[in-house]
Amino acid sequence: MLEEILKNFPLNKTKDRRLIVTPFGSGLINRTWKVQVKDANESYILQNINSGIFKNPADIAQNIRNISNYLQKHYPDYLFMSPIKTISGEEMYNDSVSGYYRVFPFIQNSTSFDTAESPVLAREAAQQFARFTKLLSGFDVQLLKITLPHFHDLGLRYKQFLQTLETGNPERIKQSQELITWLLEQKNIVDTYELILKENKIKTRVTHHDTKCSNVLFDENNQGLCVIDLDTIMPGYFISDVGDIMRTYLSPASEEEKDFSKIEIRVVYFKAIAEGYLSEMKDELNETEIQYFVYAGKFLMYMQAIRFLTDHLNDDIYYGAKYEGHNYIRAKNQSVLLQKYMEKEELLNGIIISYV
Ligand code: ADP
Ligand code: GN1
Ligand code: MG
Repeated sequence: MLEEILKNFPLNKTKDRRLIVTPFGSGLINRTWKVQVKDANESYILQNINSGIFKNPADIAQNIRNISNYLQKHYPDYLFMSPIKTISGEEMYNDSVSGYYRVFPFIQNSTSFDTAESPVLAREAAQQFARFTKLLSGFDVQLLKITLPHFHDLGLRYKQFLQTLETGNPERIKQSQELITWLLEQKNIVDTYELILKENKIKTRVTHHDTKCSNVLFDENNQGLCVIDLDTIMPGYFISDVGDIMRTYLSPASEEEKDFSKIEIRVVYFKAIAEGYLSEMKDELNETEIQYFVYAGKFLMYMQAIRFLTDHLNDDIYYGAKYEGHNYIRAKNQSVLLQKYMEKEELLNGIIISYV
């Protein structure tokens, strides 16, 4: 089937070369494969966009095209991943049964890491995301299409969580009571978000919104090459990107870990992230924004915890589940991460003050 899809892309110019297609990556939303041309030093990334979630994939393609044009004009040396056009000149191929597919050139000799394995790597990845936003500071952010409305709108996520406590699976709500109560007690994180919006001192910028380490490509010397996974690039706030960096790099245990005693906030990683991000963005961020640097971590950890729990209470309709209670475990994991992060909040704020 994928072979048929791939025929729509100008990949294999020599007819009799076979394509080897293998599932790739660890994303929860789209499906990704690596496509190797047998006996040739040529590979691609094939992706099937989840159209249940991204209602208008053409908007994603338009954002990537707009940003690519801007970067090519102003920073021609910057490596930016644009899709390869189909034989008929489109950015995606629309299969009537399984939806939209796109193909990117596979950057040879590049690596990505599922987890930030060292502070140096964390620093480099954070710097890559910061550089991306900084280089696009002259780009008119309002030109970007909203590919996922209210994606990081914590106020709305909280309302959806409350709603689900009324309408969700009653059995699961009962079993999750302790976690629900704890999360409701952390409502001040939502209040701070609402205050940030009200104050209007935090700038709307080109924001990646999915800054996990696996969304950065590195070269053989572990130098960052570029950011990838560009579907959620939208107007947004820096707290989304910094927050997701904190959420996914600070702990040696990922959101999938069931043994919560392995969750830990590594202060050396925090320093590395702050150094990497601020090395690019320090002069872009205003004083109020810097004050919310540590808050960014709480914002994202809390949002992810309530998103996972909401999904659990809604019978896993968004993230899916590989085992019974998977999203409950993820939600609990993120709550433990948040709790451990808040225990170090004062220390972390002190570190930021020393950098600016
Ligand atoms: P998702 O996270 O939604 O599965 P990504 O776009 O992040 O999708 O791709 C999954 C993985 O594939 C990445 O983490 C990276 O390892 C690899 N990858 C993606 N695009 C490229 C590329 N152009 N060159 C090399 N590797 C890539
Ligand atoms: C999803 O597709 P992936 O795995 O990169 C989700 C993110 C969550 C993440 C949690 C569109 O990202 O917001 O942080 O799972 N993306 C979408 O692992 O919902
Ligand atoms: Mg990814």
